[in-house]
Amino acid sequence: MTLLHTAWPTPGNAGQVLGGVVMGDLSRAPDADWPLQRLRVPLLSARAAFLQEVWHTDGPVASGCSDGIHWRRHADVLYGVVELPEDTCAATGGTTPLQAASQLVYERVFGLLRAQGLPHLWRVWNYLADINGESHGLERYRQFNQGRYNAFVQAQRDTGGQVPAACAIGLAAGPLSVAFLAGTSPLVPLENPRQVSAWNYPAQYGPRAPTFSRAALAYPRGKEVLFVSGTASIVGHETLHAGDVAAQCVESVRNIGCMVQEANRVARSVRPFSLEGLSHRVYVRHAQDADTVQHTLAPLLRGATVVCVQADICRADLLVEIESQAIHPMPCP
Ligand code: 3EB
Repeated sequence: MTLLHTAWPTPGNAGQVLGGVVMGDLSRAPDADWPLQRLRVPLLSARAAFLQEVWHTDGPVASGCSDGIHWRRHADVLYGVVELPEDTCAATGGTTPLQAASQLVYERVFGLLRAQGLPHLWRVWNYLADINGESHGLERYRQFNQGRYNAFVQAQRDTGGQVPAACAIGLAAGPLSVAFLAGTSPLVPLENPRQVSAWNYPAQYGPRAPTFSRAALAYPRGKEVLFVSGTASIVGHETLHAGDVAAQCVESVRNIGCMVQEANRVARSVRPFSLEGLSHRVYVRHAQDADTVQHTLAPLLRGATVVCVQADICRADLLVEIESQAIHPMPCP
């Protein structure tokens, strides 16, 4: 098994696509018969109408659709996508439709992973409409956190420590959309010494803490994958540089740099990870900040692959968030 991440399925091995994501003008994007997360986000960096990122494997794949999850797997890794409109979930006893939808989506994911024998959730990409909006007396991101947390508890999974790398991003509209990578081998979670672990956030950020690790190393056969979770201008548990998008970029990169350092303490692949060797996706709250963001990041990320899209961040005072990843080959045994 080799896990590869490319912009396009190459014609020769299109049969070995696990799944992927498409962003931008979806009306111009081709259909796929593999799990494809479709994100209606304005592209701020690409000249193309849409942008696609695909995970490949090098062996035979099996696919299925279970409980609304479109998935594909190889022997030791599975990629899935699930979308759930909130209005199909009723608000019942202290639960909001979004909280119910979030819990249901994660319960279905855990059920699939159990059935498929790949229990280890490595990386989750979460998108929800109006993330900073409030209903039922609670910010919607906090409702999502409650539902996600409940599902982890329900499945008797860790809610701190051994938790996946993730992002949780706001879109203008659309259903709750969750994509994930899972595997047969456990991940190595990494935390940032500059930040309080998100699963340990104090109650001022909501009744249930977010269930994700700051970064994770995962080991599909022959590879070492570093996933750095969505990373923002947070030090300790507090937002720094409210209102200053350039300073938030610098602080976010400082945090990602720390995660690269943490990863390199335990990494086993052929060379160390580096900021410029990662590929980065940048979520910018205000499209008009795109130039400032790109000019600020260019010298810090020196030639790294950077994709910028317009999206909302999970705290109202955050203007930018960056997630990063890299795949390294493991040395021959
Ligand atoms: C933060 O550090 C910023 O809820 O899954 C980053 C990555 C953030 C993942 C999530 C949230 C999540 O708290 C927000």
